[in-house]
Formats: sequence, structure tokens, C-alpha cells
Amino acid sequence: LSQPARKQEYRAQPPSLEIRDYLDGDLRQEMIRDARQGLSGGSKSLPPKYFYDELGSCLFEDICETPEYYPTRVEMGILKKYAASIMDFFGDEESDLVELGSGSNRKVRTLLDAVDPDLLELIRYVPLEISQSALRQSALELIRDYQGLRVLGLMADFTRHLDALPRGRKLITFLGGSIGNFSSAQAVQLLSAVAEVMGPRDRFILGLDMVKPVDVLERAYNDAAGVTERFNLNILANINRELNGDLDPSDFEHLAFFNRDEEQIEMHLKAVRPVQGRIRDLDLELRMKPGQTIHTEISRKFTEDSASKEFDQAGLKPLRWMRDQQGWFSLVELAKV
Ligand code: AVJ
Repeated sequence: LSQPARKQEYRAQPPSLEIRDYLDGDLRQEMIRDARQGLSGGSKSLPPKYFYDELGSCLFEDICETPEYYPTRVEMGILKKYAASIMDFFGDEESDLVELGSGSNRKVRTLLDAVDPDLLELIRYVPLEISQSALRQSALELIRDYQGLRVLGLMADFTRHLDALPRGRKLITFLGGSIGNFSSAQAVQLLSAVAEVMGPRDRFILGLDMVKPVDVLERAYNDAAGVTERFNLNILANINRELNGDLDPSDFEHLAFFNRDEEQIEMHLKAVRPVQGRIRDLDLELRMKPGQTIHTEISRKFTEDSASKEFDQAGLKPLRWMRDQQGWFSLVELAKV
């Protein structure tokens, strides 16, 4: 009887980190479905979320350091400039700072650095992230570096588990321009799902990469050091490892170009010779002719008009647009209609 009381004495402070797992293993089942669907028919594709195994997440961090890949740097500049005004959201009552697809914690640090340290205890940081390693490491670093901050990590997929988000007052962020990975219809679906979990006082900060001169766009996805090429090819290594495949990355080359009609960058893996591979866990033979491609990513680029149409359809209204000087990237602050 005396033990529970004792335990409580030791716990002078409430634990500041909790992690909840909403994936519990069904990621593999989903990969099986996605890979079978994407690789069976005539026109082949793989969803870009399979770039982000452990190596892929590192390669993406490296892409952000290349001189050609401007979005991360430009977005950081905007974040720094507007951090204090964005974080004015906090300060009166306990609220959550939700980050969808948090990855590394560089962006949230920029936001937290703009907050009076005495107010940190009003904030609970809620990263929602599919990669367990990224989530744990980043959460531990944050509670170490920001005294008073609480963290609730959600191991989850933001296309399926938004109902895992806490119901209280919150500021949601979805940065980096990753909304561009989704077709317009999918984006409206995702934005609607975000609107669904928002209350009238909640706010949503969304990062958008904007339409700009084609040479700038194409260079950003064809860096001279070949990091984006390795990132693109790594999706094959991920499939090989997870699904027992023997695809040979050297059968493929990296292809990235701007599709002007769709206003999107497209990334493909293009067969440079006849491909004959096998993915055992799918019981699938992959045959491709030289020149045929596996479409691995779209990265849509927006205008204020094209984005506003999707906000409208999703039941969201823009309250302000935060941009860099050249208008290359935007952070939009949205509220529920
Ligand atoms: C992380 C989805 C925003 O689309 O620019 C970078 C991913 N792909 N280089 C993007 C990516 C190739 C990136 N997002």
C-alpha cells in the first residue's frame, strides 16, 4: 500500500515526454499494397513517402544543404522573420503546437526560440511523424534544450491518423511545401481533414513552394552533387529491403523536370536498359523497357490563386500570406471557415 505513495514523492515533476504509436506495424502492409498497385500495371509509380527510410531521411537533410535546393532556406528565412508573430498564438492559456511530418526539429526550434522562456510551460509540442527514429531523437533533444516544454510525439501517418490529434486549442504547422506531394484532389482531402480537427480559435500554418522560373525549379531537383539522384534511387533500396526485392538501382537513372501544364516538378526513375527484377514478398516480376519510368514524386508549385481554390474547397480561409522578397515560398496562416 505504501509503494504508490512513495513513487509519487520521487516524481517531483510530471514526465515531459510521451510517445504514442498509431502505426503499430501496418506500415509494411500499406507498402505491400502501394508497391503492388504502383508496379503491376503499365504506367508505374511509387508514393514518395517511401523515400523516407533512415538513409532517405538523411539524404533529404543533405538535399536541404545543397546550393540548388532553395525551399528550406527560403522558408527558414520567412519563419525567422515571422516567428514571434506566429508564436503570439501562445501566452494566455495552455495550447498545443502541432507539427505534421516534423522530421528534424530545426523549424520548431526557430519558432520556440521566439518565445519568452517563461511561457514555454504553456506549450505542448505535438510532432506527428512516420519515422520512429526521427521522432524520438528530435523529441529528446527538444525537452533537453527547452526547459518547461512538454512533448507528445505521435508516431502516425498524417494522411490517415489526424484524429489522433488532441482536441484542445492548437496551432498546427505543415511546413516545407510537402502539401505539393499530393494531387489537387488529395490535397483538398488532406486540408479538409485538418479543418475537421480544428476548432474556431485554432490556426494552421502551411508552407507552399511557389511557381517561379523553370530553370530555378529544375536545378533544385537536379543538384550538381547528385544528392537528389541518390535520394530518388534510394526508394528502390527501401523496397528491396522491406519487400525482399532484387531491383538493381544501376538499371535506372534520375529524371526530374517541371511539367508546365500541371505546374509541378515530376521525379521519375528511368530504365536505362531492359529491367528484369523480382520482388519476392509481392510475388511480382518487374519488367521494364529502356526509357520506361517509375514515377516517384510530384512536387506541385502554387500561386496564391491556385492555392486559394484548394483552401476554399477544404473549408479553410487564409488570414495572411507571409512571403520572401522574391515570392519563391509562402507561409499561409489559415483558419477554419
Ligand atoms: C519534402 C516534399 C517538400 O517536394 O521538394 C526534395 C521532397 N524531393 N527533393 C519537395 C524533395 C526532391 C520535398 N518535400
